[in-house]
Amino acid sequence: MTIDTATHTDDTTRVRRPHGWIWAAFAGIASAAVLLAVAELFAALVARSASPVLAVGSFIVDIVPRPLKELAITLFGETDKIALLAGVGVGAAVAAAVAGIAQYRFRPVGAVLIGIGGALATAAIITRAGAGALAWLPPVLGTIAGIFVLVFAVSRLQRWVAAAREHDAQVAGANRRQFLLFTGITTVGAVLVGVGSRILNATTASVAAARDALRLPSARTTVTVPDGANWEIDGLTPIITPNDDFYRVDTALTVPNVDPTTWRLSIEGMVDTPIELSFDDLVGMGLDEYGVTLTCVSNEVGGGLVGNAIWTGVPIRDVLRMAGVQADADMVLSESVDGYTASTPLSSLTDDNLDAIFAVAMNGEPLPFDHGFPVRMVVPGLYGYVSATKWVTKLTVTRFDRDEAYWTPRGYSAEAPIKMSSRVDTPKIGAPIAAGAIVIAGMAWAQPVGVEKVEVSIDDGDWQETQLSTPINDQSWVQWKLDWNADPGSHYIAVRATDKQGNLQVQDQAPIAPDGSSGWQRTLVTVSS
Ligand SMILES: Nc1nc2c(c(=O)[nH]1)N[C@H]1C(S)=C(S)[C@@H](COP(=O)(O)O)O[C@H]1N2
Ligand SMILES: [Mo]
Repeated sequence: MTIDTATHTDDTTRVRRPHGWIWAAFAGIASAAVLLAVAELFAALVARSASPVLAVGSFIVDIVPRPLKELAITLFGETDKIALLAGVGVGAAVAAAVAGIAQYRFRPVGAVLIGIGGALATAAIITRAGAGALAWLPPVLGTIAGIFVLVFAVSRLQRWVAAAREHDAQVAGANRRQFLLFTGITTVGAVLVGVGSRILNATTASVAAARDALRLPSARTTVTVPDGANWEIDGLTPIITPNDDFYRVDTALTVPNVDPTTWRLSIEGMVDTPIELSFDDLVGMGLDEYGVTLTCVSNEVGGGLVGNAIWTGVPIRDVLRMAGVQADADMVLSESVDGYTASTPLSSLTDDNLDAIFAVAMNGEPLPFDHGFPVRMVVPGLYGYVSATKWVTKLTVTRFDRDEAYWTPRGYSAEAPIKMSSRVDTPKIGAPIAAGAIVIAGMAWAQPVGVEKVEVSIDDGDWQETQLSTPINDQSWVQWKLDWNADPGSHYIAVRATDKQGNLQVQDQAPIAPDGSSGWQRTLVTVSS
């Protein structure tokens, strides 16, 4: 954008008229920038969750229909959240430009539009779960500041334009300078204050320190990864997924900051005595380790939204027992600090032979922030969306016919056991393979009963049984491998698993909605001569 659209032409009295609407659009954007910056600043000071951009973004996350959400994930992958926020930013800038032009042409319509925008942002903020009593303050102060900037800037602009029209170089010049200085300084100031406050607001400084300082009691029982559980084969996934490589799926635009010292877990609903536990209460019940493979319902056949970790935690059944579950309950609605909910069959949480836990550590360290610090649920055999609530803070014991979870009205089943699956990790489709002896290898899982065998068929030939790595337990995936003498040319590799109850992996293909994908993976590989 060129700043110099209006110039005094040397000695003559002609004064060039500015493109009023372009500068009005700029004033609108400046006013929105001020609105957001002031809101972010006060959010950082008094109400951390009261960020307009994030609240509006989260609101959009909650209302977009499932196909659109899937498209966004396909297009942007793990950067879908950044793409969404960028979209909100561009949308807000366009709306603000329109408000600026409206103020210029039809005063005070622009100010009213900014006011409506501010009111919508305030509504998005105060209706979010976890909004504090002061959550309305930042967006309201921001809106007032934004309206002030718009009204002031556009009035200078109008005087500038009017004076230019009358060839009054002096008045035009004075108002031009005032307009440019005011909008320029407020915009730069807003960007600095807004970005600074957002960074301050997002940094987990205090909670990060709390996590670093956390000393968990050592686990009474540990999980040992047996010899032969993990083959190191090029391209094959390790049996324990390092925390940094563990897939992340959630609806949270920013990772919730939960301080373990103020964290509480309440057990409510159809219980004899509602209870509330602190973090110390929970870990004081005694910690044990559990090896569990977690899977996302959105994992396509052959996909990577699955990982295996050693979790340290406390059985959920022990906590439920303290509260006393009533006989006609059949579901537990778990809730995260950010309002996300999951519906888990009560029986999956109370089963003595299935260790559903409140996890506080992952692979020997306190839960990473994006995996639910300080406490999350891990339930063997159920997809994450119906069981693995991160940043969990409340369980409501209830019934499936009374309550529903976040994803239920959005096209996913209320109950969703993980479907048995197997996948080829190596060779990869498209990777160059030289003819001769190679190893075909991959992963397979069949929670909660365990994998009995994995078979591979090459070019639709006979199913050949592969070798399995030593399982950690039935809740964890296994590796499989098969030696293959590869001939030059194109080949299909198909894989299927069988569980310890003799069930064969489902061959029929199903999409991820409503309750998880199925089908045998069949990949095409090309072997060079
Ligand atoms: N609070 C919260 N917990 C959540 C979710 C969420 O959106 N919010 N997503 C669930 C889903 S869909 C999955 S697959 C798992 C993923 O856990 P991870 O990110 O630690 O791999 O978390 C579950 N827990
Ligand atoms: Mo998921």
